[in-house]
Amino acid sequence: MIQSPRVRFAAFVLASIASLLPSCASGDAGMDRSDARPNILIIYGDDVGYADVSAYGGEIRTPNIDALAADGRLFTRAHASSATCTPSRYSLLTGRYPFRNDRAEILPGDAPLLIEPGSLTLPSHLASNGYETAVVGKWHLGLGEGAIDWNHEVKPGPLEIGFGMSYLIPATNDRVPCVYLDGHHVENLDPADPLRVSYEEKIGDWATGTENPDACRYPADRQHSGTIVNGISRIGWQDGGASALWVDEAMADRFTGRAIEFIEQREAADEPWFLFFSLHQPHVPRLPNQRFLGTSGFGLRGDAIVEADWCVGQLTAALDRLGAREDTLVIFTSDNGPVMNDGYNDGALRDRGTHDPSGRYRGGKYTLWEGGTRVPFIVNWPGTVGSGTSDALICQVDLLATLGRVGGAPLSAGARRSTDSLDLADALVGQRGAGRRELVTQGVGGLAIQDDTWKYIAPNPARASFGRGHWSVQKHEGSGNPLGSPAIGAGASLFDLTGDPAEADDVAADHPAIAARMRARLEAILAREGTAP
Ligand code: NG6
Ligand code: CA
Repeated sequence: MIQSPRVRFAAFVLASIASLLPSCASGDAGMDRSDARPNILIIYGDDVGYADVSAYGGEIRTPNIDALAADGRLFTRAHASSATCTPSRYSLLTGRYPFRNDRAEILPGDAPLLIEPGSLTLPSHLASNGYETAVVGKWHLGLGEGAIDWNHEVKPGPLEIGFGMSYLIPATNDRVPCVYLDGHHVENLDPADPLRVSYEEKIGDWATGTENPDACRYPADRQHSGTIVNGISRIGWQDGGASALWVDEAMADRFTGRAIEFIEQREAADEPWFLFFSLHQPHVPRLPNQRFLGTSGFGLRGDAIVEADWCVGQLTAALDRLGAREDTLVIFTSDNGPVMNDGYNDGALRDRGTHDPSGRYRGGKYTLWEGGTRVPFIVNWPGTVGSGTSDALICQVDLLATLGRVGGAPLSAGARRSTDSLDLADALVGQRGAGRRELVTQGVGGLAIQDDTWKYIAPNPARASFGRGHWSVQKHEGSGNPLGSPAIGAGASLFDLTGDPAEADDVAADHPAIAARMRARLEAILAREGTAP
């Protein structure tokens, strides 16, 4: 195989990384940036659980994701920063723990942009080092500055925080507006049919799930009973913009096509690129393309995962076709743990059979249990990152510092200290370096801290607000327990993750000194502006 100049320098990148450690504080990678920068492709699942990928032992077959693991590195202790989407994405892009921003919670579809334009982000940092950057897929980080007029320029947004190209759904696939945003503009909008959105009250005269439940393809809870689009009632109300409406079943093809177009253009220009490919599967509503229906054997949720796996296969095939595979660092991971029933009765729970999407771990999306944040994380860079498994503790918050380094642009000490992002390049792409010593994770209304042995879950007054019907409740707590998070109405919990990875035995009462030490660590981290050295 003929190797491009960037491939030939890949070994040099590794050597540079190795020679730098442990002095991550260095501001100079000591390498020829123009030659050594790999392309970076982050494929970000939406609610893909730890064991939703067959490489992690799950029952749903995901051959394309598994192929990344087969000649890449599979991490067993990788976490999203949070058990929900917006905070995890915020953290991945800014390198800051989400609790540092009061607004970093699940956002409505008309929320203002969460990330300050012009601030340090993963895309802005890579862009300033010569990368062409793009985001394609689910956004859910807010847009504009409040009171968005969808009929004109919608900004600030991704283009103002470091992405050079963006093609998105504004929030989630269960939230209005059900349209694509191409750069600053809603795609295919007819000015004669202006688009309006509300999260306060019904607007316009489009059918809603509340008034017309029979018009829906499957039943929804009260929250998901707003405007009906494509036979599915959504969260919020939309009026107008009929020509711009998405078709859920075509979304995977649409996103994959746009992503491949970007890659082709950048490869033709022979410039390093960064693509944040943000899948919408298997988040509700699960409406995979017809060609995936029935293919998983595990109902609609399984089929949506098979569709996501197909997207991964399309992207890697494009890289192969363009001869870019060995120039490209691919990461597959997910924004939070799995959920079965998340507002629609689509049969996911019934059809899951024996498939357990969080595997041996307790809980799922929303919860502080491991199932909430411990997610698949596979790093693939053929010819550079060897194959194998790593149990280094890593978090998506670390990608800013880590990928900055891999991309030839380590963060300056000043920039790094305003973040929580640790440079774990050696663990990610080098010779099995160490992971973090401790990590804070966030669930709905609460925080936990873990190290190599212990996990401390802080007392959480907001727990009681999380309701019945959540899959993790059904899975682990029995139907009598209305709470999705640990330790009902109680104080702190402590688990020995080494001996009890399923978090079955709360040993806080047996180890008060350890619990107190962990709590003090957590409080110290909360009090600081950032934790990176
Ligand atoms: C919740 C929605 C849920 C899902 C979630 C966001 C209700 C009752 N539930 O508020 O269906 O949309 O937000 O998921 O409205 S996430 O993966 O983007 O965080
Ligand atoms: Ca999610």
